[in-house]
Amino acid sequence: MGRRLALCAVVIVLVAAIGGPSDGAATTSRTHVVRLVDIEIKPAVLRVRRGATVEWRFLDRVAAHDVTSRGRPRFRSSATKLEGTHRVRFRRAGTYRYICTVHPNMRGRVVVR
Ligand SMILES: [Cu+2]
Repeated sequence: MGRRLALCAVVIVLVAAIGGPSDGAATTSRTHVVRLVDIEIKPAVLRVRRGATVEWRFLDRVAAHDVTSRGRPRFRSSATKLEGTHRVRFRRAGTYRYICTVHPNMRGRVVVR
């Protein structure tokens, strides 16, 4: 009986450790992909959990784009690129807006909860 109780306690401690912050909001280490293609951001609105990484993929070989943070909170913007990727990890909740400065009508946002 004592041994079973001890096992129970271990399981509870493990669950608490995996559960994350005490405010109940889960974090994640997931990576989400946003494509810049056909002079569009796909998807333009992305909802993620705190801790998620967003990877923008520059796929328009004939049109260079960038990802430039606008307003607050800010995040690390990218250079103007024809290809390659730009990754940002979002640790704090908020709505992060951005544009491509080459094509200002390319607008996106990352909503972090
Ligand atoms: Cu662009």
